[in-house]
Amino acid sequence: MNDIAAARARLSPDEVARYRAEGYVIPRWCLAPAKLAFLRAALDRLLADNPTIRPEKLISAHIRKGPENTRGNDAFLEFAHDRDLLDIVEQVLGPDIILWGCQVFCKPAGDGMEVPMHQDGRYWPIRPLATCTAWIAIDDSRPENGCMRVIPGSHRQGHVYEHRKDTRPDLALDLVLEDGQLDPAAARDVELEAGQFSLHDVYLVHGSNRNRSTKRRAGVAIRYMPATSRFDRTLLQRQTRNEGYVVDFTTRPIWLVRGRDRAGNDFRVGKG
Ligand SMILES: O=C(O)CCC(=O)C(=O)O
Repeated sequence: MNDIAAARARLSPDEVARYRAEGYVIPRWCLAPAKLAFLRAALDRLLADNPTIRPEKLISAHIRKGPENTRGNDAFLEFAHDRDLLDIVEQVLGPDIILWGCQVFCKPAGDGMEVPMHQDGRYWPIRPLATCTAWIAIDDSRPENGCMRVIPGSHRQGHVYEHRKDTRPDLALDLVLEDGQLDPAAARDVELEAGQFSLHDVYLVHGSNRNRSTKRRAGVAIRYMPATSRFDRTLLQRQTRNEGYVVDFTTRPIWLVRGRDRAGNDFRVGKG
């Protein structure tokens, strides 16, 4: 893994083609051990600072004191500016990139929650709807401990499918893909070693099973959108979900991490 990590951060043409065709890809390139250690330390701090929040729901881990309940830390914000990671994201999003979200999904051993099948696009106030998520494995992520599962190609129509509300307390998200639209048997496991990551498209249907194993499964999802889209804070209101999990897009800060803004985005909100 070290040789690959030392090589230039780059998706091969075949990896870019797979991302376009299937809606996700696991790049051959992965994090160097020092970067993984940096993320592990950031996660340890995040967990220590947020003892009352379910660790699958650590939204805005990159914001120290935001409108949401999580007490985040600067290490995630710094990591989200990582040049290598951005070089790779640029290959799928283009040269103008906004960082707008960073959520830790940490499933403890034994009782890690299910993330029901969903499309991210169902939740987010971005128009035109576009985002590439880099989901970075901090622990090994396998079927046994609830790795991500995706329905390859489900992004292709550029369509947000019907979702229903499901408030079962053992789900990490509360909007679930309605049955009968896609074949659940088509879901594929995204197995990652710690330090590897996947990229997925905003329209890709995905989720993950609960973790009943003896091994924790933690990952951080860093959300990037092209700066040709607008983060429209008027579209969704502050929401409180199960167990007091707060999502607030109205005052969510966003960062232009590469290139130029092309859509009139406001980068001052939430940074005061
Ligand atoms: O971590 C998981 O299992 C799910 C992640 C997810 O839904 C996302 O990153 O959009």
